[in-house]
Amino acid sequence: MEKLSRWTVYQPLIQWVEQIAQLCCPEDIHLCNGSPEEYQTICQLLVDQKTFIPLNQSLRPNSFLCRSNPKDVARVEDQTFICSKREEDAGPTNHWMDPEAMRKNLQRLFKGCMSGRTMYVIPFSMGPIGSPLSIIGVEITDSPYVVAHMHLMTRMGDEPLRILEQEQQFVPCVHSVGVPLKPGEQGKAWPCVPHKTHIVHFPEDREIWSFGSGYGGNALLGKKCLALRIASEQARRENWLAEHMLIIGVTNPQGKKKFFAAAFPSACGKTNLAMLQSSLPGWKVECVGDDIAWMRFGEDGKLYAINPEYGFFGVAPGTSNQSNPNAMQTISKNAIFTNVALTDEGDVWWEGLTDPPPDHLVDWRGENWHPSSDQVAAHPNSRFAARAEQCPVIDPNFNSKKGVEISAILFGGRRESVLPLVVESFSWEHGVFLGASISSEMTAAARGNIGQLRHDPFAMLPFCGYHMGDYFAHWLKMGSLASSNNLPKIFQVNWFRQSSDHHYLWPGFGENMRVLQWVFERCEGKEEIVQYSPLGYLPTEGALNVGGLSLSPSALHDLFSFDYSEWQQEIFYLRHSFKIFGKRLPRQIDRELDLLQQRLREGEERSSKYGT
Ligand code: OXD
Ligand code: MN
Repeated sequence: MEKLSRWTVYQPLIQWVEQIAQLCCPEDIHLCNGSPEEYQTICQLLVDQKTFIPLNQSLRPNSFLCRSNPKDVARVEDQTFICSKREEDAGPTNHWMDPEAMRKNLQRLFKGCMSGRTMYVIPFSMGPIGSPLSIIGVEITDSPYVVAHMHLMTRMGDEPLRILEQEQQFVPCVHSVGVPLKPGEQGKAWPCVPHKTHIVHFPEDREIWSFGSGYGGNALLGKKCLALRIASEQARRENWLAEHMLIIGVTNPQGKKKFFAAAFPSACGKTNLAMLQSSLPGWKVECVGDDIAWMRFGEDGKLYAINPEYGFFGVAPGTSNQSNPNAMQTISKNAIFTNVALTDEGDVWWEGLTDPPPDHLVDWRGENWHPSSDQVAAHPNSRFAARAEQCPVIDPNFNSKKGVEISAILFGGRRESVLPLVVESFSWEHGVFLGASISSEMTAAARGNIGQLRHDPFAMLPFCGYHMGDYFAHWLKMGSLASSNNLPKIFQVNWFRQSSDHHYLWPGFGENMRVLQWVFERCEGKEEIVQYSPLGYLPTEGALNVGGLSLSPSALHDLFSFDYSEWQQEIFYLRHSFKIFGKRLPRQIDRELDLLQQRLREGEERSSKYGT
């Protein structure tokens, strides 16, 4: 096709696009260039086909609301597959299918699936253009909604295409909503086929196929599919880390800056922490990324991180001028909202945005809504999307090709009891154990039972592209590749601890700066601010800056208290959770559990002896 050879000189790309077009039979092919005009044209097309509702231009310029099919509202983990050659390499936490059988299946699903539609071809770079840490992908999709989001979420179009031609490689990603159109048929505003949805990864071939869903991580294939599932497997082979982590730069009142990475399961406040507005005078947090970190050792032996994304795709409910004023500014213009409510003024609303809510809304299903309604107005997994450059606290190193040097790694989950506010690991191995132990009360980011405790090691359970036991081993090995003084320190945090009468003990949000201050000072080498505990190092009394907080001494005590019988249960739960990894569970993880049990036993004996 002439159009293709004018577009690129790289023959394997041309051949692949032709091959997919032959399979999917689109009516037309659009080769995306990534220009602002292209973005505007796509948004107008989405308005014309009633997928997008333009928001009030004076309240939220150049922004749109979109309502998905109510059956297509979150990632579908039970329909996500890792098709490694051998089943055991996918591991017990992934769904596996034989690659050959899956390929046959995909050929059937994708045959003619784009007829009557335009096929968009999107070259994109995960990571700054031209960074040695970046990876180039090409997504083919029949969803203009995906094209619009890829404009916000990735560096896409002509620039990455030139890099692709130089590097002569790319990760092929094929996506279809799975709803062909008959001649003259007017398509639905949100086409999808939920019962046939397949999100498929071939890690050895570095290839992604997604069918039937148009939503978030199911359809924006650069994000969870490439930057986590495919990249994690590549990272293992090449000795780096592809992680479900935010990255922040923290500056102290003296102007000294350090970077931290932090892993939390989906919808546990990563975006809020990534854009934290410090409650402590003189301290500043800047955002490098809110969801994904790729980290490699540099020539100096230190660990450097980039954020492979170009924008934010955040959970809307709970985001407000109180919880995250920087996110609110980020999405004040040029933003896309999915499944939030619409106000009578033509702006967006979601639970937690204002109290009280407006008197009337159109909810995420398009129905009238009043405060007396027993339904939520915005879907709990409704989202906003906007470019990172619109964030008022975006870090000046956001586009750095080298990345930022990571001094600390934080692991956290949503736990109403058991885990203290913050604890520092004794060693890299103990830190890996803390990451491997993350468990969290479930949220709406994936289908499942909300509130139920789920073991989500490293917050990577839905995103690790290979056997999770091997993933733990990879983390342990990474620690052996650097000298210990170059390795980041590892911490575990829990903002969600509750009192016995079910109130949050810790104020969270901007006040989390107080915990970051302690972490910062530990990274500076301050020894006098830690004390030993069986769980790890805790802040000494007075070391955590709680000045000016209305935190009772008993709440502060409860935030760090641990109950020996609760911990016996936790150890039992963890042993049980780790069992599924069988022989591939590194011995070191078991050993860390034994050591923890031993330390707790000794602690209990000591406290009963001294009656404390
Ligand atoms: C996300 C998720 O969308 O983790 O970031 O679900
Ligand atoms: Mn995420």
